[in-house]
Amino acid sequence: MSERKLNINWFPGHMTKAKREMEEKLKLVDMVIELRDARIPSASANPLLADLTKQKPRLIIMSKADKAEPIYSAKWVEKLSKEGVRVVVMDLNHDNVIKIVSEAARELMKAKLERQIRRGIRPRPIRSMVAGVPNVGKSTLINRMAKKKAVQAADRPGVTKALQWVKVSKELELLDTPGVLWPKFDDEQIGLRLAVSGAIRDEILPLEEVAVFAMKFLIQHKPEVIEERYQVTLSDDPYVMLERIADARGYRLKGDVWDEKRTIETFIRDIRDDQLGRITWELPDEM
Ligand SMILES: Nc1nc2c(ncn2[C@@H]2O[C@H](COP(=O)(O)OP(=O)(O)OP(=O)(O)O)[C@@H](O)[C@H]2O)c(=O)[nH]1
Ligand SMILES: [Mg+2]
Repeated sequence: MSERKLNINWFPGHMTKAKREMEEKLKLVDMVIELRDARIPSASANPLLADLTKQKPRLIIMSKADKAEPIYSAKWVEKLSKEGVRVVVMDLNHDNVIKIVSEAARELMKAKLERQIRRGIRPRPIRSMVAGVPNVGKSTLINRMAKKKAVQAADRPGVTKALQWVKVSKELELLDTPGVLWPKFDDEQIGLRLAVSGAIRDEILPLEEVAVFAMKFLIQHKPEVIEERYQVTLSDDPYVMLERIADARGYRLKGDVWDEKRTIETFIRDIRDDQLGRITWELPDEM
């Protein structure tokens, strides 16, 4: 296999536009709901958003809890919780999203709402921007809150293309936003983690790099899941492991060379479909 440098420089036009529009709309919002992927709570934190939303009360929702390891998720919640920032971790498709988010929003806005009531102002609905990296579940959250398909959601990055307000209740209005990345990853590992999670379009990814990164991590942290899933003996070398998977599966090309492309695609699909179980790719103690 060739050694390629990961060079994802993905900041397409619609993201530049989205960022500008989010900046403009920020004046109109009371608070920000920032979604992060519970499997990569640090890599899925967008530095652009942090800058943009510094002045607003913030709720961090770690989504896809069902794909992450609960012990690590609990530690991450503890780690990320700071004054003025509430952190919750959820399976957005199954948990009681309405109750958890409404309560958290009410609590974050409590002081302001009480001030309004004291002054005899009838509180208007809380307006919150929902922001985060692509494919993290922003639109899914809004649809759950609205109890209907108010906005488009699907399992690929870049589904939401424009900002859209949704009134989810008498008390709460949510602004759906397109997932945004940032022009350059300082740390190659951040890009690779985002890639594994599905935040970056596979078409522009060096999938081989992504697979090698994931295999290295699993050899180090969860070798048993590889053994079990593919019925292979372990090696320290990620390339050797991939070749063993190809062997075990009979993924061969003409001339008896192993089929790298098919093996890598299978491996990455298995990770994304939870065939290797719950995996947290960033361990709170190591960050
Ligand atoms: N397993 C699991 N899947 C989730 C969860 N939240 C969202 N998803 C899935 O993730 C995929 C992406 O969801 P979207 O709501 O479209 O994500 P988004 O953040 O709006 O994505 P963009 O608009 O592309 O930035 C969908 O297939 C959702 O069903 C979750 O908590 N657990
Ligand atoms: Mg969306």
